[in-house]
Order: sequence, then C-alpha cells, then structure tokens
Amino acid sequence: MTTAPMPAFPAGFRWGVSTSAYQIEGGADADGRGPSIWDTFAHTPGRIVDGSTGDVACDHYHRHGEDVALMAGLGISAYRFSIAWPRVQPGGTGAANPAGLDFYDRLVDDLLAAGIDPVATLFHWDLPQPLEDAGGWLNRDTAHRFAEYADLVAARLGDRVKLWITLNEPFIHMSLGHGTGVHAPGRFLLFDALPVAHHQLLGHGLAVAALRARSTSGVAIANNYSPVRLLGGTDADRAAGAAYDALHNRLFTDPLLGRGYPPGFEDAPVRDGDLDIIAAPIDVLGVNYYNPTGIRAPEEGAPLPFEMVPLEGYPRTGFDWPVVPEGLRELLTWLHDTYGEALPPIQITESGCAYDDVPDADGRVHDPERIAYLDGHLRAVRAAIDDGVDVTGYFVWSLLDNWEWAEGFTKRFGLVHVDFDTQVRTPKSSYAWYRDQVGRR
Ligand code: PNW
Repeated sequence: MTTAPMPAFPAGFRWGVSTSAYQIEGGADADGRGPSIWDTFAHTPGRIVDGSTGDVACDHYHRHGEDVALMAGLGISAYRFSIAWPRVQPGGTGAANPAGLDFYDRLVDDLLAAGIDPVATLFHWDLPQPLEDAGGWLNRDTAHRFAEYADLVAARLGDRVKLWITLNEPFIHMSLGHGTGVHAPGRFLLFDALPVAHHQLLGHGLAVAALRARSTSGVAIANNYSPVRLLGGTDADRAAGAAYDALHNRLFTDPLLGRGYPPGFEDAPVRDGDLDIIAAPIDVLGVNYYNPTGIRAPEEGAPLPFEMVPLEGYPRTGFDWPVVPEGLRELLTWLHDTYGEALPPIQITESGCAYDDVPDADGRVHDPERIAYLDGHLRAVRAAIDDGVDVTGYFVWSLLDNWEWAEGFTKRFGLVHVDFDTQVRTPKSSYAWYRDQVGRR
C-alpha cells in the first residue's frame, strides 16, 4: 500500500456502502413475506457450503436502526440496499403486501433523517418462488411481472429514493443461477440459459418505464465486469478471450447501450421492439468489480468456448480472488473507450473483499488487508477519473459481514464484523479508515 496521501475526489462524489436483502435481513417469515428462490435453494441440503440459510442472517429486519446508526457513523452520503420482491409481492403478482413496503418506508425515512441518500436495488436475485414455479426468468412473462413490482415500489417510495437500480448483476444470476447451478435456482443449462439474459434485460427496460412514470429520480442497473487476462498467445487463446469478454462484459452492456447483442448471441429470444425497450436511457451505469479473469483456450470437446484459469502473481483475498486494483482502472477506461457517447456516468456499486476477520482478545477486529484493498481500488478509480472517465460514486461491498450466497457465513466482506450467534456488530479497522476517506470529501 502506498503511503502517498489519497488524492481528492470531485465535489459531490457519492460515497457509500452496499448490501442486499436476502444476505442481511433475516425475518424470513415476518409480516407476510413469501419464499424466494434463495429460501428454497438454501433449504435444499448440499447447496450451501456450511449448510446455513438466510432465515436470520444479520437480523437487519429487526436491527435496521442500529445499522443506520453505523452508516451515519461512517459519514457516507449514500446507502445501496435491495428490496425483497417476496416481501412486497409474496406471490410475485397482484396487489402489494403493505407490511412489506412499510419496512422499506421506515428504512428510507431513517436514512434521510441521517442525511444518507437511499439507493434501492429492485432485484438482487431473490425471485418470488411462485414465479420460479411458472418458469422464472426463462419465462418472458417474468419481465412483465418485474415491471409491475417496480411500479408498486415506486408508487410508495418514488418520492424519496434518490437512485433506482433495476437489476443486480444479471450476468451472475444467469450464469451461476441458470448456467452452472451454483446459485439459486440451481439450473444447469450452460448456454441454454440465454433467455434468462434477454428476459432480465427486457424486465429492466420495462421497469425503467414504470419507474420514470412514478419518480423523477435517476435510474441505473448494476452490472459486474471482469477484464480478461489472456494466458497464452495462440489464436485459439485469443478466440477464447473474445468469447469470454462477449459473455461476461458485453452481453448485457451492448444491448443496454443501444448496440444489440454481441456476435454469438443471435439465439436470444428477441421480439420486435424489445431492443428499443432495453436501450431506454439510464442515468448511471452501476459497475461491480472484484477481479479480472484468466482465460485460455479450452481442451478439445470442453462444454464452454474458454477455460478460466486462476491468475498467479497477485495477493489473494479470503475468497482466493486475486487482488488487482489496476484491473478496475483498465475496466473503466475500457468502458469509456468502447461505448463513448452512449456511456452514462458510472458509479462503482460494489467493490470489496472477504477475509477471515476474527476479533482479538480486546474484541477489536484488525483488517489491514481490506484497507489495502480499498485504498488500491479507490486510487484506481481516481486514476480513471484523471483518464477522463466520468465516475461519480463508490460503494463498498459491504457494510456488514453477511450471508455470502453459496458460501454461507464463511466469507466476511464487511466493514463491520458480525457475530452471527449474538448479532453483536463490531466496526473493523477498515470502518475507521473508510470514515476518514469519506470525511475528506
Ligand atoms: C456479487 N463471481 O456477487 C453480489 O452482487 C453480492 O451479492 C456478493 O455478496 C458479492 O458480489 C461478493 O461475492 C458475485 O463468481 C458473486 O465472479 C460471484 C461472482 C461475482 C460476484
């Protein structure tokens, strides 16, 4: 970690932290919430490494007051959370469950009272189970159900939420959820999962229209990106790199920014008019970045047109992910150079790392690796701004240690340590470090 002072960020830069509903809320049966695909998946033996579920998670549903106080202590200007569709519409369709909306209504008011902008994600992977039973995102109708849900939320919160994010990482939901089955709903379709991409994008576009009709706030989507590092110099390696790039970095962004699907995805179930709906203007592109991906040509007869290979020569996080801050600068300049005028301002909607953080004998949690990680990635963002990329915000993943999907409670991403037996929250040293960065705005 460099000891040079962190350069200043532009005035008005949005400093935040991110979370998602199923990972922190608990309250699985509270106030009429219905099951989502993640409840079903987590309760299926063998799916989650430690056998845990999000039934209780951080019990944020009952402790949000304490958690908003932790955010206020950070001095952040924005909080990115997600709204659980199965709280708002337990059946995935029809009238809203008012008690479900009440929770977010209180949260939004508490945030505003603390001077924190609410940034609300509408879909962070927790599809109501009844919609999955009807085909889920493989079914085009789910896109229309999503827009109906967006309308219900915007009718209640549209006057106070400052930025809407329609979908979180539709690529991961397609690939891990429907391609390889590591995430809910656990389908193993490989490239036959492509309709899940198109229907999510269509749902995004229809939701943008619904949100615009109810709310004057900005609208965004949060995509994750991973620059390709080619491990090999043959034509076959280059072709593998291009295939991975098209899938991970372009499949969603090309149609969103008006270019239609990249080559190789002609099989998407597109109907007349869909591409215009999908390309509706957005105000911010949310960028989630964790690491680049090493790629080389696959073996003969392999099921995928590329092989992913761990990158050597970098420090690694507790998730075994390589720490490559310059990959974030590279990604931001790539977006700028590739999409040009079509690219809206960018906010980094997730950036962070997992480590095995344990309280010491005095109950303190020291996480110098996380400080170094965030320091490096913030400097990368600052360098990209100097390169001419319009980046207007940065959200750390995550405020709290939480329930990390298929990894259960084994991966701690928080600025705040959570004891999952007692629910005691302990700010880590990275919390104080981030507070100091934020305080310099
Ligand atoms: C994101 N990958 O998920 C999600 O938006 C968060 O909910 C999650 O907690 C966070 O990143 C940390 O994992 C990802 O395999 C899941 O490349 C998997 C991958 C990337 C992001």
